[in-house]
Amino acid sequence: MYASGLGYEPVVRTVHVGSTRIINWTLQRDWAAAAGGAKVADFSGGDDSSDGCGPDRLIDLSTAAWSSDVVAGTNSAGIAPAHNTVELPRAVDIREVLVDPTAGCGDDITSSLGDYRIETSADGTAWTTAAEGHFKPADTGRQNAVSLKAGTDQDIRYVRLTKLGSQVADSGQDCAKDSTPWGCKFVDTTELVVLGRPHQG
Ligand SMILES: [Ca+2]
Repeated sequence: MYASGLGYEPVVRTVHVGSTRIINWTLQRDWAAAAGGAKVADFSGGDDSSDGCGPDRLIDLSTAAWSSDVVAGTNSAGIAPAHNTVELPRAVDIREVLVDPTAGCGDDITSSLGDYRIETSADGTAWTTAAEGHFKPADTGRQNAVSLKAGTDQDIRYVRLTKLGSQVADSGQDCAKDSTPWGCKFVDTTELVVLGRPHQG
């Protein structure tokens, strides 16, 4: 059985027909989903939309990834920041932000997102850093919950994910010696998910 909807994360469950069971079916509204009315308000780091890897892929509820160019930095760390500002369809009290850092766009796994920053804003002008960290190879292929700092998750209309490096070093690669790993050239992210409830007031 499959349940989905505009802006909701798909849920798949197996139902045994013939037995009498009540199934509590909870679909989680992803406020960052384009299908639910969110949109990319601003971005940097190059536009690979012509290859199907543009910034809109960050919020398309699919395994397609947003890809950016690796510019400057050392071994794909400390690169020129590539950001994606997502405008939510309304102000949200965020319960949880999830990130799937997995590479896509034909890039190998070393292009998965490593160092990152997440900022939030009520108005798109005043920003607060809500989380900073580093995704590892073990974090790929799944959505990872990111804890937001206190005071950065209420009445939020804009969420900005900034890519600061790939996972090329995590795989033991050195771009100075061998620039063939895709993570030396591109840094990708599959999905940004924002869970919560509409802000009241
Ligand atoms: Ca995606």
